[in-house]
Amino acid sequence: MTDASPSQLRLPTPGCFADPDRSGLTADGVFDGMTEHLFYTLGKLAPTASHHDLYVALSYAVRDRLMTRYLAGIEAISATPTRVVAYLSAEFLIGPQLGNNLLMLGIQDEASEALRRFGIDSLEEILEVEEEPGLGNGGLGRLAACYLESLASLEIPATGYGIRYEFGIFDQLIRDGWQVEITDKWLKSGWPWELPRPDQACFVGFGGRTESYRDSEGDYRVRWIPSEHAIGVPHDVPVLGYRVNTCDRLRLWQAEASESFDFYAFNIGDYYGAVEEKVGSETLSKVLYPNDGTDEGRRLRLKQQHFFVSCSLQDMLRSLELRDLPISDFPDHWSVQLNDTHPAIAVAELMRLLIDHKHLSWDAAWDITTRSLAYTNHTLLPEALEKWGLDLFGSLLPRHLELIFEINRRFLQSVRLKYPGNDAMLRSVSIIDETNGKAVRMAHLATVASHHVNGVAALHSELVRTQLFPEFAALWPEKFTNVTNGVTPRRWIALANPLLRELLDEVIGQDWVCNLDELRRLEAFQNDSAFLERWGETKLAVKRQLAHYIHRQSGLLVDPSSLFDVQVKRIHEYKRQHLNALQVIAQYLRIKNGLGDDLAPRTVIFGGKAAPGYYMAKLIIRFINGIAETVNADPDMDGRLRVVFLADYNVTLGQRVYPASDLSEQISTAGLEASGTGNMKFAMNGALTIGTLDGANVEIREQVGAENFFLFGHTTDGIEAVRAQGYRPWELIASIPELPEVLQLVEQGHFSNGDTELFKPLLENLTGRDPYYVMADFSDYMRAQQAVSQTWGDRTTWNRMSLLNTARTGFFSSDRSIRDYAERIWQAEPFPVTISCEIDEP
Ligand code: NBG
Repeated sequence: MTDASPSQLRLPTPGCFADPDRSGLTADGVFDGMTEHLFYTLGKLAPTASHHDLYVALSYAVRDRLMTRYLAGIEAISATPTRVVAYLSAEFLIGPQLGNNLLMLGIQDEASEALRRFGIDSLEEILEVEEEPGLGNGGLGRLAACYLESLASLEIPATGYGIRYEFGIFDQLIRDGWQVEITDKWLKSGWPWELPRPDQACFVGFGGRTESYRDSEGDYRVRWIPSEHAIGVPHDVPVLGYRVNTCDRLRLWQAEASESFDFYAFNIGDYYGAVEEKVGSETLSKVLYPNDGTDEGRRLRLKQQHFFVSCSLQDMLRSLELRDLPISDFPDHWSVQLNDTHPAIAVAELMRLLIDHKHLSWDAAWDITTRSLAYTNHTLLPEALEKWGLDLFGSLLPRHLELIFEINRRFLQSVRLKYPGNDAMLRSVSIIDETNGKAVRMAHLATVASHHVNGVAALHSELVRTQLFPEFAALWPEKFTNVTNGVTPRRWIALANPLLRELLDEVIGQDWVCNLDELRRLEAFQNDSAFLERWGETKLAVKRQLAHYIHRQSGLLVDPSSLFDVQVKRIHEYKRQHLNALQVIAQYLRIKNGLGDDLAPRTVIFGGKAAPGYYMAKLIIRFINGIAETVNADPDMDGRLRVVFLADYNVTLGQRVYPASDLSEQISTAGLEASGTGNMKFAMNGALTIGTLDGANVEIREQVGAENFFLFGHTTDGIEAVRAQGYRPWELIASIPELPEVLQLVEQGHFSNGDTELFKPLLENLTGRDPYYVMADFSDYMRAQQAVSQTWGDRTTWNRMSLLNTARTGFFSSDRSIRDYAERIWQAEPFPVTISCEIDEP
């Protein structure tokens, strides 16, 4: 027992936040931190520590070092209020944390040294233990994660608000060529990166009814009496910027049962009812909907959306109250970005909180709401535009529905004034869809209430303006804008591709990490044949690592010197993995027929998950695996063609794949891929793109130069023209070289052990309606693939093109996207945090 008074204890000086023991960035400091956490936090002695224990101990030691920065930032913002970006997103696909945080702090070597003292030879061994939180489906969730990282790296105060799903995106197994889904138990061994904050929990209501009353001043008011409640408990994940003190926050809400409600039911003797309530509300944050871009229209999904949005808005309002700031200042303190329509209920919820709880007038509330919210659209696919039937919506959120009706009434009134007598106009812009059964159109709700609406690539934003929302664009031309997506070069080059990073650091210095335009300096080497050779060797070394991984996973040997031709992304018909698969069959046939001498030896790599209920996507996976089985077993293909389906594609696997790719397949039907972000990761890492004029491919091609990009396929207008003429693929096929033989082989069961039924639905789809114009683009795709093979044969040219791809992708840094949002949409400024005391530097 010590009787030292608190003042005698060794504490950081006030305002300093740096306990030198827990903030130091030296190898000694990290080692001491690990030792302490092993002993006190995990209750383990070093000799008995498993790899997982060491991972957890190191993670805690690193987290301690983030806390210094995290708390200093919170302190600084409460002292000097500034505008904070609130990024509302149902998904944050943040990927593994440990390696990234070491990179951000600049202590990868120090951590390796500390681990050596525990007898671990490579940091990689420990990093591999980490299970990534799969809190997203694909590009949209990963984008949110890149954006949070860039916000922190640019020192802009921000909070990402989302859901702490107990089960994230399912793990994918491949059994007999089919996808099998396994629940993702990412929390099963605990997760060291989060800080639960039960003291900051929020209540959220559902169901019930509304009633009006007069308040003590005699004013008319409405109150909502929900029939059900849930509690949202925030779990905070620190998001450190690159080599800065800014540590932003990802605040994920976990649903728990409302205790008061439990006790009420319990007290009246309804024990089972009380338990049901508990089970019901905890189910809220149980699982992520595994649909990528399709609207399931399910009650639980709407509940999840309202749950995390309501908690987040209450949290923002509370932050003003805590600092005694007037509610009318809300837009000066929070800039709220809606990541797609998933959080669009924020429009009605903010109005409700301001009117019913804060007792603001309609006009004052509307002014605050519309000055605070902005909306990003991420898709044009009609099946992805969220709509909620009025019955479902009204039963779950009766007060919100009333408010939406009033928002719509006022909005339509203003439209009527502008376009007298134009009923068609009213019908098409109304927030309530009356075409078949009444429904709330979430994209319209978000558009009406947002100060800006943006698409995610130049072409996409143009299509949002001209095809999706032409009437809104006519009403408010200045509201619509573009912010082309970007990805963080920290994770996607510096962390994922250490060999490339070393090379870059050596020849152009280290500034590229924070200023990706610096990559341009590589252009100086485009005619330096010795350097180009080195460039190619670096790529080869990375490909060896992937080959090794493939061998470990599947037993398949692939040749690292073959062309690594890669398509990794969610499996979806519009992304056209089946077009790629048909091309592989065509190559196979050529080789079989002795016509393949001019083909580059290839390893064609696929990876991606299909939504569990999406039959055709799952059949495409089966198809690819069928082709792989036949091709890889055929001795004629040795040294010429290999097909690989990588199971369980996720961020961790992406970090292995992008750096090791030569060719990036970006082959969606023009007009359907809003942006794509994998395309950027590939190009940055020196892969050449074969692609259509779709999404951000258009801008990638502009940046890297048309001569360094393999373009093919119909344009958006071209597809439209084909459609308008009455597209009949079955009439085309006979005249397309190679295609009839390719389809016949599939039909005869060549890739399904003679089973002629298995792929019938796929063939019927392609030769029948072919909704994604696979047949229409096949021959031009084959031509472009031929050009790929030819270029591969001239390795100097290939390496130069690869170098120029990396050199010219500075534009696709998420730092550029975030600066653009910050300046034009959020009016948010950097707010550097200083730590006013010494920290041991590495
Ligand atoms: C996806 C698009 C991608 C885009 C990401 C990020 C949805 C709804 N949309 O093309 O399909 O890159 O969003 O903007 O997931």
